[in-house]
Amino acid sequence: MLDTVKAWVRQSQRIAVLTGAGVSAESGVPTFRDAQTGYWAQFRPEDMATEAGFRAHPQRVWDWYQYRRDLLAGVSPNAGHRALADFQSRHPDRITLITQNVDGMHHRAGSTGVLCLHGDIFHDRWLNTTRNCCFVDHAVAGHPPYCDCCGNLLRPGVVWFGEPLPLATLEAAEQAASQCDLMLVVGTAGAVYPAAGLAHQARAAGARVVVLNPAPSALDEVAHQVLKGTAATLLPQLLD
Ligand code: BV8
Repeated sequence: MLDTVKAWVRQSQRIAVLTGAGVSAESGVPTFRDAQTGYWAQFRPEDMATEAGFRAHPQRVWDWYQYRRDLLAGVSPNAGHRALADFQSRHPDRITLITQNVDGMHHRAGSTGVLCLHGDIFHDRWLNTTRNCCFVDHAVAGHPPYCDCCGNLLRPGVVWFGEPLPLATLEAAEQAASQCDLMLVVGTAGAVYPAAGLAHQARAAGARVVVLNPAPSALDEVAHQVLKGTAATLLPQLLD
């Protein structure tokens, strides 16, 4: 099966790659739905990664993002991230990298033009975007930074559940999915939409779809091939 997919990679002029949290797992970044460790294990990410969750518990959600940012500061891209960046450097016109991740690891590995469907954990933006806030008071103990003129809160610049994806990014990803010869779906449970729908879109447009995952995923059903294994093991073999 691996040799078949390697041949497909060689034959493909337009490769779309859709990554999820699993591509960063071997860097030591807990996947989105892994049982979180310690204090955070008591909360569901799906509840905290929402505007309602932030409004209800701004301190808790802000601390959760700060915890994830601190964790990311101490890890490095793995062989899977590097294989994607190296392939792009050798074949810049043959690959489009689409990620659900907010961890910035593809950029740190050297990938460029990454379509970040769910934003960037290291960016901040105002919770209430209609206000013209003046400046930010530094975060007081355990409270998100806020505008001390109007009380607007600063929030992480990620896409929360129930929020629309950045339209231009999503449209570019949909175009890549509908025009590719091959889609590699790497390290995602395939549970979050509209991101997961890109694999269905690629299949419907006639592309070969290959899932790379050590465990079963919801996108196995749309794949022509499922390679059981990890990103850091499989991607360097496929993209050599
Ligand atoms: C929206 C940022 C509409 C925050 C995240 C159908 C259509 C449209 C929407 C929906 C729909 N059905 C349901 C919805 C609503 C919802 C949704 O999908 N809910 C799910 C829970 C059912 N979608 C939304 O709300 C989206 N918005 O649709 O808006 C709209 C339009 C107009 C106006 C208003 C609204 C927004 C979704 C974005 C949510 N934000 N992240 C943050 O990070 O804090 S999503 C979050 O999940 C992460 O970004 C993560 O990447 C993503 C997906 O999870 P996975 O990547 O798959 O990670 P997971 O842990 O689940 O799985 C890891 C996988 O890796 C596993 O399979 C594992 O086996 C594998 N693995 C482990 N180790 C390795 C490995 N693989 C390879 N190598 C390894 N070593």
